[in-house]
Amino acid sequence: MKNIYLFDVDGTLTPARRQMRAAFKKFFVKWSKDKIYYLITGSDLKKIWYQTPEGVLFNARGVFTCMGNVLYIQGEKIYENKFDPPRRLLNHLNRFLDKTGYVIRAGNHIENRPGMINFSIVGRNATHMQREGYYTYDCRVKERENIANFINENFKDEIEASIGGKISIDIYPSGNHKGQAFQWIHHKLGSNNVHYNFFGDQAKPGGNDWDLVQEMNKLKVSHSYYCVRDYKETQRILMSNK
Ligand code: M1P
Repeated sequence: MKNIYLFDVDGTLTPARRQMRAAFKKFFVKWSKDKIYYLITGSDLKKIWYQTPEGVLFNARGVFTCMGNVLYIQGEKIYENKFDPPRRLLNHLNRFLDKTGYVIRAGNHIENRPGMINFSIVGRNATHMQREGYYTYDCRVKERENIANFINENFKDEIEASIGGKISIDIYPSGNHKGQAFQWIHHKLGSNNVHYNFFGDQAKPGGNDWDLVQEMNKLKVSHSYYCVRDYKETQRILMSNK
């Protein structure tokens, strides 16, 4: 059985929005030398390029960014989806910004990315300290969960929302989630004599890695998935799986 590895990035290979830690990088570069792996992130290329060392990006068989809405292979763009968010959705997002009980506004609250938008109450320009502050607030009041549920209920069959990292929500046309990355990989590699191993810190219902798990279930491929707490847990599992 050939093992294929699929990794989310933020919270799985790196701390959220931070660079890969030196010790983990050393481990991963060595571990991955003879492995087939893909990266599948909600972030865009600019962020993943900053967070992930070149060797890790170029040794990957493919790098899916923006929830699988863009694919790069060896730095070459293979496809890119488009999304033009409807006015009704933008109005609701602005209303959430007006009504939230959270006071800090760092700027860049609705970020357009290929095939999706990313929405953040505190704003994508937040400093690391502001990010932590919002994350603590959100864990308490479940604001992101409520906003994502609202979008999923009110835009059924049209638009979906899921929680990715610590301060934001990913929003995209229905079906254009990380499951599409798995469809592409499966189309290329198939299921014959292949075992897929997926690592994602959001591989749980409501999280933005969950659709990929669902897609593996749907396609009935041989697979394992790990909802990891952080990159240290990813390392522990990879070391024990050798
Ligand atoms: O890759 C996980 C998430 O990383 C960021 O999340 P946040 O800024 O909320 O920590 C975002 O780029 C998000 O789109 C992405 O899903």
